[in-house]
Amino acid sequence: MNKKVFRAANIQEALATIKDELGSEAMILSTKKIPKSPRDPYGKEMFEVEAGVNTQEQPENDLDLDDLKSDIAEIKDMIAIAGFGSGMQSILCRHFESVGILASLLRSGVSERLAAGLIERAAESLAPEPDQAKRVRLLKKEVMQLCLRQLKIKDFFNRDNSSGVPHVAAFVGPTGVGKTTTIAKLAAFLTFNRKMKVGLISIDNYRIGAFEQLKAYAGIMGLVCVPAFSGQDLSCALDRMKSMDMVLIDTAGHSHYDKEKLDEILDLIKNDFKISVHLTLSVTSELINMKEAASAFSVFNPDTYVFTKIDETKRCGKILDQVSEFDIPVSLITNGQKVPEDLIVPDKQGLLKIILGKGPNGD
Ligand SMILES: Nc1nc2c(ncn2[C@@H]2O[C@H](COP(=O)(O)OP(=O)(O)OP(=O)(O)O)[C@@H](O)[C@H]2O)c(=O)[nH]1
Ligand SMILES: [Mg+2]
Repeated sequence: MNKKVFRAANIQEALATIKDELGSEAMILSTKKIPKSPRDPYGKEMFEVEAGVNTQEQPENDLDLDDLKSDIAEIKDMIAIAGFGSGMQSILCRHFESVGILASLLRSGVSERLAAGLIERAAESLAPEPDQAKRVRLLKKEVMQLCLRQLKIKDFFNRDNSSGVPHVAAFVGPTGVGKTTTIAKLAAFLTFNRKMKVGLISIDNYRIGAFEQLKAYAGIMGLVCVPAFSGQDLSCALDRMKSMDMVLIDTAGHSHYDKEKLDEILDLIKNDFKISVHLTLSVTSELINMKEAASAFSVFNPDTYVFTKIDETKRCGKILDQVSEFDIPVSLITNGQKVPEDLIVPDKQGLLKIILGKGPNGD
């Protein structure tokens, strides 16, 4: 094998030089970071990559296709990581065995900060292991374990009616995230799959046609659906539904910056009633917007998260960031516009698959 060491200011530059000099067949053998020299005030830290290319012609049937595939995958992963911040390249230099799992996390939309933290923590907890392939496997397993530990799920809508009073659940969240549609899906699931008696209430007096939208779904399923626009209305509506197992309340979507509107909903549902709150967020939003929304809606003290529209993005890693930042379990996921089909009551493993893009809509 013809081996050569390359130095460059970043991994992207090193990869470009390797490709130029050794061609696209080149394999990465190792990487390391060279700190800047304390004696040179103008010096910069550099990345050192050792690469090699096979010089001997091998008969075709000698080629190990699996090795070749994994080398190509590794180079693709490195190129993907090179597109992120220099912090990621530095992780790679310290823990080169993380290349595959780090690229998967970043590709699936997990933030750089969280991905780096997971790799560091996993690497720290592992005992030294000389076998590179085994090290890769152990690290990947440890990162998966850490992710699973961070994920919290709660099958919130799986309740019996032994208490004799219905459980009342309100869905809150920004505009257009899918609250009404999710309620329709959940109502159908609870009615037909879990054989529960379900009633619907809309307190959305803001958007024209909002009540009619919910009532149309209720009509198809043969469920009771009533509007309630004041505390007194709500009290009457809940009284009417006291023989139900579950009452689902649809609220008006508002911008999380509109504190006044959020307070109006809060005043209504957090009055004298015992109502659980489910914060509905669309994963098509930027992570920063999801975090800001979760902060603004934290006045409701949400019991669970509902993440919608996972079918519209391949970057569901945001869910992992969101649950790591706010300690709220996930109760439901929605993956399409079809009512009632596109609803998932996730378990931990299933949710992790969705996050890593290997779920119902992953690759
Ligand atoms: N692709 C996709 N679309 C969805 C999903 N859930 C809801 N939608 C669509 O999102 C749009 C808004 O849904 P709504 O249920 O009206 O949203 P909302 O949160 O009640 O909206 P407001 O009441 O106006 O705040 C509709 O076109 C739905 O079909 C989903 O999981 N995937
Ligand atoms: Mg709505």
